[in-house]
Amino acid sequence: MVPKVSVVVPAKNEEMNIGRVLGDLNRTIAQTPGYDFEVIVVDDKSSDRTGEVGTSCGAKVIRNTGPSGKGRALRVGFENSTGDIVIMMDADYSHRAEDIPKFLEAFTDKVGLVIGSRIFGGSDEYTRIRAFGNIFLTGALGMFLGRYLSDALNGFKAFRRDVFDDFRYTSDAFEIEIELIANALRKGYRVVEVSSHERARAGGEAKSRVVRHGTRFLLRIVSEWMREKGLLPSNVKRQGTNHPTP
Ligand SMILES: Nc1nc2c(ncn2[C@@H]2O[C@H](COP(=O)(O)OP(=O)(O)OP(=O)(O)O)[C@@H](O)[C@H]2O)c(=O)[nH]1
Ligand SMILES: [Mg+2]
Repeated sequence: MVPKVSVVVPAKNEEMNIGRVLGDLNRTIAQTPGYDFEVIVVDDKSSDRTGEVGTSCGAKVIRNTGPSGKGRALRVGFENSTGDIVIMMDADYSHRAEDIPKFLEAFTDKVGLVIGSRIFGGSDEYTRIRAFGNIFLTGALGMFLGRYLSDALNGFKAFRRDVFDDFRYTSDAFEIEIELIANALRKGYRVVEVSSHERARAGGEAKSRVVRHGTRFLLRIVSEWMREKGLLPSNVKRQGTNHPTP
């Protein structure tokens, strides 16, 4: 059976960028045989034409009717997706759709989560403070959760469906990056990285804030560690089969 891949794109007020993102995505999908793709845009009460542009580019547009936030939007998107593999990528044109085949090829035995690394791929968006924050938080994740990565926080990730389905997710904002890694490790999966270059956002406004979201990342790393140690309740929803073949 052909494996199904869902690409979930959270988008808030990204009308300037979403058309380019979906254009590149559609081209990549056409050039990637052997998979069945669906593209889902999660529009979060955008005040611009993000949803309309998404629909006109052939994506399934879902509205997040609950409170806003990248984590909440992604959770809605994942719930409405049906792929064996789920890919998340940003709507601001910073992630390269052309890298998707590389992500898919990385799903060898026991790999459950693949992260695009800006340390290997480079970034046009790294300021000193962002680079420091990312290196510090990625190091903290390694110390608390035992998996040393180069770039835990990048929002360009691909994972097996049960990394989402088997757990109760609670992240409202960007800290969902940490929650996904913690849950993939909990399933006993390997978490690997592929090199991926980050462009600067093409237009529109940034939603992330270094201090506010950096703090949330750190709190989430500590709370996932506490869960691991039994100091917080388990988030396991159901016991799935480990390591299904996509
Ligand atoms: N649906 C939805 N998407 C969001 C929300 N906040 C952020 N996003 C999306 O998440 C992605 C990443 O947000 P960005 O603002 O680009 O964050 P960043 O990459 O850290 O910062 P910049 O690239 O500098 O803007 C983009 O596709 C945003 O549209 C939200 O509340 N709802
Ligand atoms: Mg961005």
